[in-house]
Amino acid sequence: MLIKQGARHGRDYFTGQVGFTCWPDEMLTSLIAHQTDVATWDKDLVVATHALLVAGPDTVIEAHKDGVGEAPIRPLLDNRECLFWVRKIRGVTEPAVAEMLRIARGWAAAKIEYDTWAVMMGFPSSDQDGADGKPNPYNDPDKLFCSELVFKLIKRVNHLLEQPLPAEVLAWPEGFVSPDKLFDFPIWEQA
Ligand SMILES: [Ca+2]
Ligand SMILES: [Ca+2]
Repeated sequence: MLIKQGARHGRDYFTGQVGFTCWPDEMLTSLIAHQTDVATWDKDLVVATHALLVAGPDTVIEAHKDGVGEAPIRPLLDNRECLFWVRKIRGVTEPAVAEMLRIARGWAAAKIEYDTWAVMMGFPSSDQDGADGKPNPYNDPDKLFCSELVFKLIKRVNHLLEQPLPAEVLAWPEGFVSPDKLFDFPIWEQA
């Protein structure tokens, strides 16, 4: 949950913000956290294991188990088993948000890249993978995993941001952008 009782759109979360989740007691969260940032996870700290885009007062757009699509935001805001937090992209503008939503809705039929089985096989990348700039050979560009979706959207609207994305972020291979990696990028407004 967002640690605000009765979180409200326009006050506690905004359309166009990027949301992250972590379900500390869920097996899939734990597997992804282990594979992407075990050092942080082992300190009992929070690791982002899912990323999405806030699409409006009531919905998010995300790559979830059934594919890419719009889903209700309420369960994320209210469920105390889910840690949910939002970040504002630095220099984001209204045209950038509108364009991200337009593109994301066009991708609504895209297939999800990872299923539970793939995660169990260790498919997600660690926060070190991708540093050499080489693409992830296992990444299928026609399928999207959650943070790949969000990262692609942010890159697509780089020209609409007041402050362009850092070069090293633009160069990072999309197939290696785990939710944790996305969260660690220096692209967020300070809370
Ligand atoms: Ca992909
Ligand atoms: Ca990390």
